[in-house]
Amino acid sequence: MDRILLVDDELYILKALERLLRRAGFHVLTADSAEQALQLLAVTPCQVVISDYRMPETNGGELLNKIHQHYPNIVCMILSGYADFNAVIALLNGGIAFRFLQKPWDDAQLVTEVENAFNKYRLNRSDQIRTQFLISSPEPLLELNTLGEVIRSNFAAQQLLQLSAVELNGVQLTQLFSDLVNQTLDDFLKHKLPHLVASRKTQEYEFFIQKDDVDFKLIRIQLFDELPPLVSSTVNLPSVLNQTQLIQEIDNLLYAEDTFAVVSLQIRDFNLMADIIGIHEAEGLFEHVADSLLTGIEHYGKLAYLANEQFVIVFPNLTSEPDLHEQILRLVQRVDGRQLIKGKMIQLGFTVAYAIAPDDGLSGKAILNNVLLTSRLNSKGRVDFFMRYSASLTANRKRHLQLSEALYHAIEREELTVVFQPKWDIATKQIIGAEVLMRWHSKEFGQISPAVFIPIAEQDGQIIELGNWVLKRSAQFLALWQKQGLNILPLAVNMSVLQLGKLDFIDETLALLKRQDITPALLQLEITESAIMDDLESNSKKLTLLKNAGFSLAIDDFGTGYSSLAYLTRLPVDTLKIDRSLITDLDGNLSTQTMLQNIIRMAHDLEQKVVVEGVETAEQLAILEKLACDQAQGFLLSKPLDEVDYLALLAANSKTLTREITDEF
Ligand code: G
Ligand code: G
Ligand code: MN
Repeated sequence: MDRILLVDDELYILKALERLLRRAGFHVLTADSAEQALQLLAVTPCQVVISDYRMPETNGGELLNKIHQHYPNIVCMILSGYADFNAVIALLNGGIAFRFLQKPWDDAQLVTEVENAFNKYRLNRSDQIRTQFLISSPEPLLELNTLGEVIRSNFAAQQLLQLSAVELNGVQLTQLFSDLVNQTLDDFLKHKLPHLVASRKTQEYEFFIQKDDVDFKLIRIQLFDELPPLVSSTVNLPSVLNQTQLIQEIDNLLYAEDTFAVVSLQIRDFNLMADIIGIHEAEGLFEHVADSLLTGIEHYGKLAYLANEQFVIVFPNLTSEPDLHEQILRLVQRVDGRQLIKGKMIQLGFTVAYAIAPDDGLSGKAILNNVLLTSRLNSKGRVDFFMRYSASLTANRKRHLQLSEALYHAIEREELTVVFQPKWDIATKQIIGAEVLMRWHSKEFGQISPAVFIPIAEQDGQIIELGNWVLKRSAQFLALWQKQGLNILPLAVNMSVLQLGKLDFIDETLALLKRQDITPALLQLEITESAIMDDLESNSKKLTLLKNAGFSLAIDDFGTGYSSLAYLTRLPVDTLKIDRSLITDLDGNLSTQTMLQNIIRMAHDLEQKVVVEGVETAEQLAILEKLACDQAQGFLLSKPLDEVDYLALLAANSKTLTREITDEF
């Protein structure tokens, strides 16, 4: 939401400006002092601030310096009499104020300047997002301007291309990739092509647009997936093409601008079959299959045989996809019936994958590669499912990109909320805190599950901002409850290791808590087991720092990744959270119970508490109690709740508890 904050000690100026900017379509907040402005900013995100210079107590210059320090993204402007110009020059030169606006102002001009300020904010933001992407993504990325020149690159890209940052900077992509021409690059940057293939020093690379801003693009590079090595074909029929001839054939059709299909039929379970009927007979089967396919296509298309029991057929003059399906079905039915070989009955089956040119690839090699890739993906699928290349693969990729883009704006669009899932002490049946879980309702895509968006945010880097937002929200709630005089219980917040990676993470988090007057002990940080194990050495150092700073730590999703308990002794954690997958068969499976008992004993020896999550039945809870497990979380006790319901539950729980205790006396 485009929000602007106006700060002036003269109320009639505030009123006049507010009216003007409201009419121009902005959401306007007003403050009559620097102190009030800072209070407002702490709770309401704004993108632009206009402040008077001369104000009693804190003046406009001091205010903007503070805003710049705490909210570096906000674009600030000074509105004052010309007499103050000299005083604010330092602010302008230091990049702290974006513009000096003169009193009295011209309405139209002021509105234009405000629009400029919002544009400036957006440019800064998209630049910041690209920077974050470049820093945190493990994928090789290049930042290009609209001319296709490299502006920045990340380490992975430098390694992949074996060029240094200096060697890459300023170079146009066509200079780096010998076979790339300006027109193709331009089409790609304008989204007319879904991806780009180009070579450099005998190596082929594939490019995708990862982030598309007006003036800059982030491009992801990967090595072009190599074709499997060419094994000499055992099929010796002159009209069957080999791999090289097949690629040539596809290239010819592409050149003729035909619409055509490339279909792969791979014999399933060939090795098993060869074991049964003998390798010689199994290979002989190829000739039989090739023969049937050749008759089937009746010189209408072309047949090729590749290594790995794989046949590829090119169908020219494609009319429609349903029509293609009919043709494939007809062919497959000709050959996949039962065969009696050496007295053994076998049933042939094929994995079918296809691509349609020119949509699904730019060159013969690319199209064939896409078909083979799809065939690999479909090899575990059903025999009667014909899988097309781009339909499934690129749809996923596109969805990922769309969600990723929307995630970058989730915070400023105020689409995020948190819910609280209570944790219970099993012995006393008392609520001892809650886990904070993020919820995202995207205006574009509706409710998206964290199971979907968290992995995207981890991959593309937004998790750092999202995670910090959750921390801040949690601290705000704790502060609010403290102010309301409630008996506050600790909150557990999920953390990504990427957040840990930021050097100033601990200081920033401590500062955040201090501003709200909250002790770190009220926040437990949950970090997943698998993430810790990715780099045990360095992560355990970071955890120790956090621990020393006073945070309580938990290992999340325990039991899903690493099997050895030994490393537990090396981590400074207070709590183990057992993943719900470990307890699904708890009632009825004794070995699960024994395993859990061992984990709990070990944890208790190390003075760690054990929480089990995903507790859904009373039976599970009873067993956990017997095993001396400390805490439980799950649908049986409560699903995740919003603030109101969580506080109501806390109040009810403390009442029943008081009643139980008083009943005993
Ligand atoms: O809340 P459930 O609702 O569906 O969450 C699914 C997954 O998303 C869980 O593994 C949970 O740990 C994770 N998750 C939820 N909120 C956050 C968060 O704020 N930060 C991180 N890193 N993960 C979260
Ligand atoms: O991985 P993480 O532990 O942080 O995730 C908690 C996740 O588990 C959230 O998605 C939450 O909604 C979900 N969850 C919480 N309690 C239960 C439960 O009893 N059963 C199931 N199936 N999921 C649960
Ligand atoms: Mn968790």
